[in-house]
Amino acid sequence: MLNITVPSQVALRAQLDACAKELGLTILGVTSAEPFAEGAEAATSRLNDGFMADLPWYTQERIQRGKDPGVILPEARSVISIAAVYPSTRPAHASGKGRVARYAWGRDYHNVLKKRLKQLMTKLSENVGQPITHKVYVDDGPMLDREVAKRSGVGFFGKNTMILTQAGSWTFLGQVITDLELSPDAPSQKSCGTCTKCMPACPTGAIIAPYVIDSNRCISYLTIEHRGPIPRELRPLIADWMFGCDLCQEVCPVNDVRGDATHDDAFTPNPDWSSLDPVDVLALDEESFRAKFQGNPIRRATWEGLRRNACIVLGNLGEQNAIPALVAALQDASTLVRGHAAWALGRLGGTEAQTALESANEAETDPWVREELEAALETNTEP
Ligand code: B12
Ligand code: SF4
Ligand code: SF4
Repeated sequence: MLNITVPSQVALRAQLDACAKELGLTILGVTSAEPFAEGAEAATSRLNDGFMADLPWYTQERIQRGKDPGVILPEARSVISIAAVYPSTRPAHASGKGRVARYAWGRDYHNVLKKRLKQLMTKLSENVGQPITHKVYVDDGPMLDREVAKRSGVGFFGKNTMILTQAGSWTFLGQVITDLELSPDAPSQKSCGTCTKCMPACPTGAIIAPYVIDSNRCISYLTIEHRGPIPRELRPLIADWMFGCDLCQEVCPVNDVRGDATHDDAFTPNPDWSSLDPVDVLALDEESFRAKFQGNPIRRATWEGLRRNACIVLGNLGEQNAIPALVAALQDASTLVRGHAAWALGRLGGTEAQTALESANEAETDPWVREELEAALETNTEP
């Protein structure tokens, strides 16, 4: 542990804030390294209730490890918590394109912020004149990010479960566990008050109660993390979301607090990522998928998952000129893509779709794809 006397704690905090500001980290708070008992309790209850869906890495062991900074870093005395703002004004969105959640419009936040937080600790250590033992996390470990942000005064819990900061909720969270003895900030006392706007705005009803998300129904989970077929009844509700979903934040009045000028430059939108043409996505081979999304969070959806999402978006956009791409996708090597292409063709309807569905049904050997083809043929013959 680094021994710092009380008056020098004030100076140390000033140095921390100054170094962070130089690196563009303007929303910063500090909390103690005491266990995050409430967050762990909430997370355990979501896990036990089945609301964390089938995220294989979200386990009880992970929650217990993330609960106690002292388990991760035995020398832990404080946790530094940051929120980095990403852009929120959607660039012009051409028709026929699929939407991408704002957090993925620019460079991957994991890499950008992890590097930045490491730089912060190097600078601070130079200022203090000795090494600082620390561990940096940016959504790449067991930390309960939102609980840390709440307890360190970085923001408050919104009913959509987002952390609402002074700059709203379009932010990434990160932490540094450290042996520095810093005086903690007071947790935010703010709340949503009587507002409940985000709850009816969620198209799938995933916000089942204030502060509780059922991930099984969340478009963000379904389009990014979920690896199998998307339940048929939820597909129309996904609308044109190709990757992630922002609806419960778009309606949040706390997000009206600022213009877009203050976002972190590292996250400036890249037009290749901020909206996606689903026909182009369907045509990507695995290598071009990797190359196109190198350094961007969209890679997380996987090549197969993103093409599944493209089929759903095409089914929902209802544009007949997508039929040839979907007909080709009926021959894809992936059963997941074939099944969702069948569903989309059923939604689009018409003779060309009907003929393609019938001939695919004759040749198909996979039982799940056959089920999708048959369901699509039924939809398609409806008047
Ligand atoms: C699993 C996960 C998901 C899952 C589940 C989300 C969820 N709400 O639980 C899915 C895939 C659905 C998801 C989606 C998204 N995610 Co996510 N996700 C995570 C992850 C890895 C863990 C979250 C978790 O532990 N959830 C379990 C629940 C219990 O915990 P919680 O959401 O943190 O909830 C806290 C509060 O609700 C509070 N609480 C619980 N009960 C109560 C009761 C009361 C009265 C009160 C006041 C509070 C309260 O305690 C909880 C624990 O701290 C974190 C990173 C991390 N390591 O923490 C990112 C993280 C939460 N995600 C993030 C983002 C950006 C998103 C999306 C916006 C992406 C998108 N646009 O598509 C969406 C938003 C959907 C939503 N409304 O939450 C950011 C959020 C930043 C912020 N400002 O809040 C995080 C923090 C990543 C990061 N480091 O930046 N995500
Ligand atoms: S991200 Fe979308 S689907 Fe998920 S809770 Fe928010 S509005 Fe609902
Ligand atoms: S929309 Fe209203 S209830 Fe939902 S998070 Fe924002 S302020 Fe809270």
